[in-house]
Amino acid sequence: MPDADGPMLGAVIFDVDGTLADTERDGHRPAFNAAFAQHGVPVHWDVEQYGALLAVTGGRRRIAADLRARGVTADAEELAADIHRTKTELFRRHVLAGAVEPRPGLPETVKSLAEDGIRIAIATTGRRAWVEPLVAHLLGAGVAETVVTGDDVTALKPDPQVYRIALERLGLPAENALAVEDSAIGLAAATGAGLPTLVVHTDYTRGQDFTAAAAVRNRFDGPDQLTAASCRRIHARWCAAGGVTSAPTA
Ligand code: XBP
Ligand code: MG
Repeated sequence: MPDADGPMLGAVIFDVDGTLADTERDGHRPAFNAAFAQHGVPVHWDVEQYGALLAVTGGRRRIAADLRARGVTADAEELAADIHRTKTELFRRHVLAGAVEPRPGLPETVKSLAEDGIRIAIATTGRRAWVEPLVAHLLGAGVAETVVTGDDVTALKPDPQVYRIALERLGLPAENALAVEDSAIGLAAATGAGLPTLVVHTDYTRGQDFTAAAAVRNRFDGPDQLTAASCRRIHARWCAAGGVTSAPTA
């Protein structure tokens, strides 16, 4: 969809965990710990341990990896699946209780995109049972045109599949969209699908390698509030550079 000045920005595809909301440390982590306790499994992930475990995407895979590292071999996969079902239900309740706040400035970004006619989509590793109510709560019902979750893919991030499906559902080539991610794993997934990617990192992901990003910042809000205009600038600069990524601070 090229125009006189290069490809247009038609859609922004947001990651969820860490990007729409800072969910990992005080949202998912306590839900995993409560699920371990409910299943009588003597595991408690502290803040630092959980940060390291984020290298394994997908809650079920994360639990299984940790159980195996602790010497559980025979039934690690089955036990992980059981514990993760409980965790998913606990986190869903947390979401439905309205307990998850958007990252500061995110609602203003979303409003600005919508007012500018830029379509909004979601590409996440998380499970649909909690993702759908959370996205509706944070963005407003129906604001995200398509929501692609960990239930929709055969390979989780850093595999690009979730972003490819989002682009397919939007009917857009990668050059007409911008991904917003918080982590190096998410960045790899988005760039693997050919998407220019803005990284808005968190305390957990600060310091990761974001050299493949179109731009990097640490917040949505503040004097440099992220708007539709700033997304268009980041996208246009990336396109003008021929998709060359240099991670300038936006
Ligand atoms: C998020 C994840 C998920 C969440 C937990 O990664 O890896 O596993 O931590 O959610 P991203 P589930 O932000 O890159 O999508 O327990 O539903 O997997
Ligand atoms: Mg994330």
